[in-house]
Amino acid sequence: MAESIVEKIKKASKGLRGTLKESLSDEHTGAIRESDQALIKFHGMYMQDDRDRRDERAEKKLERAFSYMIRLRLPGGLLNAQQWRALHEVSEEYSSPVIKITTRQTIQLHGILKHNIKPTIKDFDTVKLDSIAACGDVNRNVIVSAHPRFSAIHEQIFLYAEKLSKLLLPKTNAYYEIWLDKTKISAEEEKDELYQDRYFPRKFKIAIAIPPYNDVDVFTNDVGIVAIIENNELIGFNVAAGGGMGMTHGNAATYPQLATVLGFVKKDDLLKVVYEIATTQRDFGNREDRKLARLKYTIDRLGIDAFKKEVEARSGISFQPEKKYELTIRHDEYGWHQNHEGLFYYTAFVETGRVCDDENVQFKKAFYEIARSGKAQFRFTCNQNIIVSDIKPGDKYEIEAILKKYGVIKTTEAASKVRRNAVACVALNTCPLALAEAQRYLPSLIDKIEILLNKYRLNDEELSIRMTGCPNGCGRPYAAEIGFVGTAYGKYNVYLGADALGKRLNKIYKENLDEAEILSSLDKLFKDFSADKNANEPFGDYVLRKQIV
Ligand code: SRM
Ligand code: SF4
Repeated sequence: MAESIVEKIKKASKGLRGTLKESLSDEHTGAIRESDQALIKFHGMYMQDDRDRRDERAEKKLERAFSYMIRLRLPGGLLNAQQWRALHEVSEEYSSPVIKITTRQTIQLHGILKHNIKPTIKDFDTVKLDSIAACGDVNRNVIVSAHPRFSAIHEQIFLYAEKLSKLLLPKTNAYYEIWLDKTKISAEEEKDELYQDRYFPRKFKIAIAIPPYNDVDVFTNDVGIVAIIENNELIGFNVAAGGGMGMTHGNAATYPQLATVLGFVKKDDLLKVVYEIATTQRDFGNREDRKLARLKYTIDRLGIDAFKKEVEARSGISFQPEKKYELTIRHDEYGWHQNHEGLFYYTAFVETGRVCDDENVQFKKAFYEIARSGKAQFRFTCNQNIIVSDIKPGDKYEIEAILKKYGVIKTTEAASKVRRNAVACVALNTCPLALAEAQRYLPSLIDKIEILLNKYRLNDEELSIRMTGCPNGCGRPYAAEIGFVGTAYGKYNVYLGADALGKRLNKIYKENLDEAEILSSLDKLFKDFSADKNANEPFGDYVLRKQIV
């Protein structure tokens, strides 16, 4: 098989520059050239179109309503007050108004027209935000358990996200030249030892979990790192490799998988080991078939022992046996909490991560007012929520009053457990790969699921439900106790039986169900569960015990 087309585009791109400048200045179309559509991803952007308007535009013989999504690179998911202000203002001026919190602890803005990309990037740059490598065949946003400054160790671990992100950034200055009009420093292309001219064969994702929290779903990442803390000291990390969610309906060669633990490394060895995992994937990954190019397939092809040996040989570091740790919680802990320095933080429930204003809750107004006060920072969780954090005791009353005024506290407190734990990907109307709705539909499905849970007195279950509009798995549905994966408009495959903590994947239960079929299946399952469950038995475990999947 020959190298894939994307491989050719990368190599010919002159350090990810391609013809992006020419594409941008072409006023005849809202689109950019096809090869640039692949390259713009490495700059943290996607060309999309409004899928709700495709028919109407086609009838009028107009080109599709093209626009761009920009995703920020935000290791560890932290924005200061000034940065939130800038983000809010950009979202009012250049993009659709919704600020979308992603499942990887960062934010996306959608609907940016071609001529507004540069002003958007410039405004972000003034507050030291960028979107470099937020997408593309590179290391993506490094995520880390979101509990803010839970302890001094948390702060220490949080810095590793930043260090890993920096270590694995592409060296090209293309971003600065194209979007920020910086002059080219030299006619020569920058040397990039890690990425060379071919980058990785596919996206590459890293997560750091800080036990007992697994809010990052650590084992669903290419590299899953678990911080090992002994006697209140960070001694190092267990490192796992080869996790990933994506699969393709009808292609048995593709599958979701949890990462396998390679072993323990001392904290000073972490960067070297992760770097060499990345180079091994760079050199051994499949460059012909992008569907089989993620690290999980490379490891399965080489065998875990051979892969581990290769990483050890390259890094000169031997993995020690895995150290013990315990994961006990994956969902966010809502409401007020205080950190080790006495600063307060409030974890707000933002349904499907959509920060916007409606008649019930005005998230945007609330967070903007808080940002303008300069008295808090903003942290994102991988469950698509927001933590208003680092609030001095003397400022808590003022921040609380703002959260109350705009309905944030009421919304958070009123949401049922099942709703608060639910995750949905973007899907329609912007995602080109969506086969079905997800974020626009899940909230109304949860309304009906809540009725069923009430019926069987199961409202207190910390049930995890996740929905995606296609099998790519952006909402990590295969790690949910109940996963809905879109197959066609209004139809979903239903997966059951993952554990509640992200240590076991679910299995297919039924295919292509519409809403009525989903609800009648759940009605029966919940009825039996309420009658037969053991004390404290989570739904996912019950489903396996009863061999329902
Ligand atoms: Fe994703 C592609 C949205 C997290 C697996 N993902 C896409 C694209 C860019 C569609 C495209 O290629 O054109 C989606 C853009 C939709 C839109 O309109 O915004 C998209 N993915 C998202 C986000 C925004 C979902 C969300 O609602 O939060 C998440 C952004 C994360 C971030 O900030 O970086 C997002 N995507 C994930 C995750 C979850 C994770 O990383 O923890 C996964 C599963 C884990 C994994 O990577 O295996 C994920 N996205 C994919 C895949 C399948 C990859 C594969 O190995 O097969 C695709 C398709 C692809 O790459 O070809 C994809
Ligand atoms: Fe789009 Fe599919 Fe990802 Fe949902 S899971 S955002 S539909 S690619």
